[in-house]
Amino acid sequence: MSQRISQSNDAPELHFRTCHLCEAMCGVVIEHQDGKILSIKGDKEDPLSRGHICPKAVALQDLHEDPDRLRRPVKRVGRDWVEISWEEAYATIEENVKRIRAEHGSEALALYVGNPSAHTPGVLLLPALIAGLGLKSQRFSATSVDQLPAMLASQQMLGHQVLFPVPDLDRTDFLLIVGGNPAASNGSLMSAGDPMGRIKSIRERGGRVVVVDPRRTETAEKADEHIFIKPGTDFFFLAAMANVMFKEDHIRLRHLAEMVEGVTTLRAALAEFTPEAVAEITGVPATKIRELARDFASAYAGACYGRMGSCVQEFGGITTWMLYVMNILTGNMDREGGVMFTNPPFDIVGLGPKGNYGKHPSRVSGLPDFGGEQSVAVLAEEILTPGKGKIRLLGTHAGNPVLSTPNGRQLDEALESLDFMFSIDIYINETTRHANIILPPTSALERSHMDVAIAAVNVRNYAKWSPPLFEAPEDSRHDWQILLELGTRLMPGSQIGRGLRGKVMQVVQKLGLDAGLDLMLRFGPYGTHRKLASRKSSLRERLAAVVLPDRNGLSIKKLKKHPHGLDLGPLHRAFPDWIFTPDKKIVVAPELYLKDVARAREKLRNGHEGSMLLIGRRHVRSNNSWMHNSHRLVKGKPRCTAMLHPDDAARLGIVDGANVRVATRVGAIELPAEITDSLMPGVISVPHGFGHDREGVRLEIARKVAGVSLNDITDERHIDAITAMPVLNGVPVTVTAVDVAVASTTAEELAG
Ligand SMILES: Nc1nc2c(c(=O)[nH]1)N[C@H]1C(S)=C(S)[C@@H](COP(=O)(O)OP(=O)(O)OC[C@H]3O[C@@H](n4cnc5c(=O)[nH]c(N)nc54)[C@H](O)[C@@H]3O)O[C@H]1N2
Ligand SMILES: Nc1nc2c(c(=O)[nH]1)N[C@H]1C(S)=C(S)[C@@H](COP(=O)(O)OP(=O)(O)OC[C@H]3O[C@@H](n4cnc5c(=O)[nH]c(N)nc54)[C@H](O)[C@@H]3O)O[C@H]1N2
Ligand code: SF4
Ligand SMILES: [Mo]
Repeated sequence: MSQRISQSNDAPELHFRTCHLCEAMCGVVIEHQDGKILSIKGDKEDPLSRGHICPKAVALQDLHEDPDRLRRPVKRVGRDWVEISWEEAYATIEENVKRIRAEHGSEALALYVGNPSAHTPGVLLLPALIAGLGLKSQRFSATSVDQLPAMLASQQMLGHQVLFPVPDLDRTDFLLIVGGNPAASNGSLMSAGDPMGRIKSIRERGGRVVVVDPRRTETAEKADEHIFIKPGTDFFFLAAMANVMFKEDHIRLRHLAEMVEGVTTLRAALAEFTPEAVAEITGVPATKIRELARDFASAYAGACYGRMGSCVQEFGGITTWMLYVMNILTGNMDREGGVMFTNPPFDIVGLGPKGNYGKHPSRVSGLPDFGGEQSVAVLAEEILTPGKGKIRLLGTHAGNPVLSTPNGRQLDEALESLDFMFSIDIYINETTRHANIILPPTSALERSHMDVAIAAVNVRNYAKWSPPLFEAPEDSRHDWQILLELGTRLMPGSQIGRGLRGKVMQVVQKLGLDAGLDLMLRFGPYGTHRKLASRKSSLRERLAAVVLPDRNGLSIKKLKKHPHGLDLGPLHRAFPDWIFTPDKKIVVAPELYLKDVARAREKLRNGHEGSMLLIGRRHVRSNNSWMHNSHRLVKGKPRCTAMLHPDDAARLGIVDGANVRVATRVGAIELPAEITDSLMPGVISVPHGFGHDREGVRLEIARKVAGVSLNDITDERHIDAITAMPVLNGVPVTVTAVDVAVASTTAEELAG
C-alpha cells in the first residue's frame, strides 16, 4: 500500500496536479487523507483549464486503486502469470534479446509504442530503449493510426514534423472543424484545458463555428452550423473550397505573401475540383461549399482544423494538406486568431528530428515509413512473413495494438507466434496477454508529472510541474527507470562500452528524471539559461548567461512555486524562423501530394461502390482501449453500439437495440444497433477500444462491458497510399440484421 508523501494524517490535504489522461491537460485538485483519495475536482486556479474537468478525472483514482493494475513484474507460465523480481524480469528480457539478436540480427527485434507514452515525462527515455534494441526501422507506434498526416504535412510544407498548427481558439472569429469532436475528445493537437468553453466563447463574441462531420456530434450541436459529409471525401470538399477561393479571387496571403511558394501549381492541381464536380461524392451541395469558402476567406481571423475524421481515412494525407492550404491561402497560418505554433517550455522544435519520409520502405509490402517508423498496417505481416528481417521479438510500451490497430485478430495470431514478447504496461489486456514478461510502472499518482510532448500543441504557452501525490511503493519502478534500465542492459557493443554506459546510467538513475526536466527547462526558451542555448545569442550574451543566469527564468524550482501552472502568454508568430524547408519557404504544393491528387481524380470519376461506410466514435467517459476497468466510468447505457440512420435501419430491417452484423473482408462483429438521425444515411458509427472478452484478459470490470472490437473488421490492406495509414474512417462494410431472426425463433420456441 502506498503512503502519502506528507506525513501528517489528521486533516485532509489538497494536492494540485495535471490530469494526464488526455490532451486537455486539466488542472485537478485531489483532496486526500491518510493515503486515501477523498475527492477529485477541477482546479479553478489553473490558468489553462480554469476549473474544467471531464468525467474521466475520477479515473485517476480508479486506476490508482484498481486491483487489476499490476504492481510487480509478471511472467507467463502457460496460461498463468507469476510474480517475479525485477532482476529476473530484466535478465529474462536481456537473455532473449541477445539470443535472438545473435541468431537473426537486430532486424528481428521491434517495438510498438502506444498513446499513454506521450502523456508521461518518461517518454524522454524512450530513445534509450530504441537504442538498446538497436532499432533502425522496426519501430511502430499509435502515430500511424493517428496524427501522422499532420506530421507529414508539417514536414513536407514547413520542413519540420513537430510544427503542429494549433487553432488560436481565444482569438479566432471563424473556427471550421473538419472531422474532430472536441466535445467528446476534449481536443486533440489542440490542448485547451476547456476546449468547449473556449469554442462557446467564439460564438459569444460574435464569431462563427462550423462543423463538417458525417455525424451530428456533440460538438456540432454546440456550433452555428453542421454540414454532413460522406466519410472519406473531405479532400474533395476542401479542394473545392480552395478552387472557389482561386476563381473568385479570395486568396489573401497577407503576411505570408513573401514566404509561400507553389501557389500557381496548386491552383492548376485543384482546377478540376469545382463545387459542382464534388457535390455528389461529398454529399455537400455546391452552393453550400461556395458560401462556406467565401465566408471563411472573408473572416477577419479564421482557423481551419481537422483531426481523426480527416487524418485517418482513405485520403488522410492530402486532406491534411488541404487543411493547411485553407489556412495559408487565407493568410491565417501563423497569425493571431488563425492557426499558430506553440512555443513550449522545452525546445521541442530545436531538439527534435525534422522527420523524413520513405527512407526505409517496409520489408514485405514496401510501404513508406515516416520519422523512422513503419505503419502499424504492416506490423502483423512483418511478424508472420518468413525471411530475413522477420520480426521475432516485440516489445510494447503503453500500447494495446490488438484493439487499436487494424485486423486485430490477425495481430493476435502474429503476437502468439513471436519467439519472445515483453510489455511495459499496467494491465494484462488484449495485447499484453501475449507477452512473456510484463513490467508494470508505478501509478501516475506515484510519480511527478510534466507534459513534454503534448506541451507542443497548447493553445497558450504554458508550463506546469506536479509532484507525486503518493510515495512510490518499495521496489517499484517508474516508466522512465524501466526504459533506461532496459536500454542500458540491451545495448549492443563491447564490454568496455557497456561498462561505461552502465556507469552513466547509474548516475542518471540517481539524479532522476526531474533533474533532466530541470535542465531542459533551464535551457529552454523561457529558462534561466536560455541565452546560453539560443542560436540567436552572441558569444558575449552566452558568457554572461553562464555567470548571471536569469533568476526569473523557468526551472523546476520556479514551477514548484506555481502549483496551479504558469501561463506564459498567448501564442506568438514563429515564421520565418520556424520554416525549415531548404529554401526557407512554405511549400504549398509538395510533389508528394501533387502525385496523390491523381488517385483523388480517379475516385471522382468512379465514385464509390455504394456500400455503407463505417466511421469511429469517441465518448467522453471512455478513453481508447484502457479505461473500461473503472466502475464509475462504465456506468450507464452500453456504449459499444452501432449507430445508424432510421432510413438505413428500415431498409435493412434493423430494430433499435437488436444486434446488427457489420462485416468486411477481414471479419465480422455483432453489436446492438442504436438508431438515430444524427448519422448521415449510408453511414454507420462504432467506437473502437472495446472487445475485452478475449481469453486471458485480466480486467474484471471491462470484461463485464466487453463489447466488440471495431478493429477486428478494419482492414490492414485498405490504406491511404501516401501515409500508408490504415483507413479507420470511411470503411466500406456490409450491414445486416441478426437478432430479428433469432428473436422470432425464440418467440416461436416460447409459443411451442
Ligand atoms: N478504429 C479505430 N482505431 C483507432 C482509433 C480510432 O479512432 N478508430 N484511434 C487511434 C488512436 S488516435 C490512438 S492514439 C490509438 C491508441 O492506441 P494504443 O496506444 O495502442 O492503445 P491504448 O488504448 O491507448 O492503450 C494504452 C495502453 O497503455 C497502457 N498504459 C496506460 N497507462 C500507462 C502508463 O502510464 N505506462 C505504461 N507503460 N502503460 C500504460 C494501457 O494499459 C494500455 O495497454 O488507437 C487508435 N485506434
Ligand atoms: N473521451 C475521450 N477523449 C479522447 C480519446 C478517447 O478515446 N476518449 N482519445 C484521445 C485521442 S488518442 C485522440 S487522437 C483524440 C481524437 O480527437 P478527435 O479527433 O476530436 O475525436 P473523434 O471523436 O475521433 O473525432 C473524429 C470525428 O470525425 C468524424 N468523422 C469520421 N469520419 C469522418 C470523415 O470522413 N470526414 C469528416 N469530416 N469527419 C469524419 C467522426 O464522426 C468524429 O466526430 O481524442 C483524445 N481524447
Ligand atoms: S478532459 Fe478529462 S481526461 Fe482530459 S485532462 Fe481533462 S479531466 Fe483529464
Ligand atoms: Mo490518438
